[in-house]
Amino acid sequence: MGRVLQYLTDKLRRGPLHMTLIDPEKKVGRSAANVAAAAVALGSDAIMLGGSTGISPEIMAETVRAVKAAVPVPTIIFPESPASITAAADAIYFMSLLNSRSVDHVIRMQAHSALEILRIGLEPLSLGYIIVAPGMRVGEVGQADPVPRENVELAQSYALAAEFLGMHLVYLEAGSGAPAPVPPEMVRAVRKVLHIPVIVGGGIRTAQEAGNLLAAGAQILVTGTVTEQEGIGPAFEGILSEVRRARGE
Ligand code: 1GP
Repeated sequence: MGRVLQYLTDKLRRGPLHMTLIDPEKKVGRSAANVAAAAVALGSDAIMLGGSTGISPEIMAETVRAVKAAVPVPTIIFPESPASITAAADAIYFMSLLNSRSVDHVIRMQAHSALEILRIGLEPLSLGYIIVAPGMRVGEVGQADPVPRENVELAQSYALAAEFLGMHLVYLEAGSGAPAPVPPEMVRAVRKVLHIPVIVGGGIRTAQEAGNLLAAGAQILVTGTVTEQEGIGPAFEGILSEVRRARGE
């Protein structure tokens, strides 16, 4: 097992985790590092770097290096395309957008980058990425047929397919900036049938939303927009306090 997957697996035994998503196009270098340091001080367990527009490898590398120098937790690339790959990070979500209509997003882009990832020694974290309505920009760019919010069985089906294909993680994504997160009932239903960890992201803005998702069994919460809009303020602190409470800290 790779180092980052081992880190996540060990930590998940003790309770749920939080990851902070930073878009290197919006926060380059030092400014990303400052957000990361404040987030980790509040208990965030990893820093994801990515955005839904093309990020140059130079900007990605500069930002990853600055973040790594500032925090002891893993840096994970959340790729929009093979262009955002840099050896500076600890790992990359090697993700298939399972409910995309486009073979490019299901497997071709991944095949295109696989040899490069092997060559630079980046740890691939195998992940099934499932877009839930509304899906926002990533749903459009990824040509997804978003899972309707009330169709928990479809979410279970995609998540189980990811597990049966041998993937290590499943990500239920409502889309960055979504007006509401993935419904807790959907998270609960997916957890009921799944043995691999469930990541939930998109539209989590309040402690109450975070608490509801954690109560439903979400194992990793991802937030991005809340810190982009308000910095490390009361909303982010509230979300992290729910995560810490759920792991008994
Ligand atoms: C987006 O799930 C992440 O890919 C985070 O979403 O920006 O809405 O927090 P937000």
